[in-house]
Amino acid sequence: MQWHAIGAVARHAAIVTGISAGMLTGFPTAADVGAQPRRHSIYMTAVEFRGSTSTDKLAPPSIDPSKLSQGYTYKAPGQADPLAPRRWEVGSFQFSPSFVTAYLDDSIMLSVFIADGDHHDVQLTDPDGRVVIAKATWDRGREYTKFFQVDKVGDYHLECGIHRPSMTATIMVLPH
Ligand SMILES: [Cu+2]
Repeated sequence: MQWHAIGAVARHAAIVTGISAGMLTGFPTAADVGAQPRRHSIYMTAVEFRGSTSTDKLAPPSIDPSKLSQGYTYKAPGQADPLAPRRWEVGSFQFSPSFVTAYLDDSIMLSVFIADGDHHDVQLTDPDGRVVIAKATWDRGREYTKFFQVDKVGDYHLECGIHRPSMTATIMVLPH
């Protein structure tokens, strides 16, 4: 949180000293942002979106969604709620937000809170597939905070090995 404040002050200082095109428009340009190495805090939460209904309203899916992705869950009629045997439930594990942008050379603080699912095997790779955050098991109820610099333009992929391929997030790094 403090990082945002420092970055904002630095950008504001760049504008008022009149050294950038941003002065003309009143808005910081990509050049202003590139003038200082930015510190960028990203907060994500691992969640399971869930939906349920009952067979008297809608027939259950003919294909078990958990066969489509390990990140989808399915509780068939009878499994979802013993007291309501017509009830069925589906879910999808996600990182939220699952898409964020950053600028080249940003210093990133990525903080992920695990709200749903007991375990996730999480790894971050850069646009060339190199490991930035080594695969580790992240458990429910904990917050995991990692620091790294993005030194390549392109997509950094955060992926959960247990709930692949659908439980993923992208940090898209833009050039200045
Ligand atoms: Cu997962």
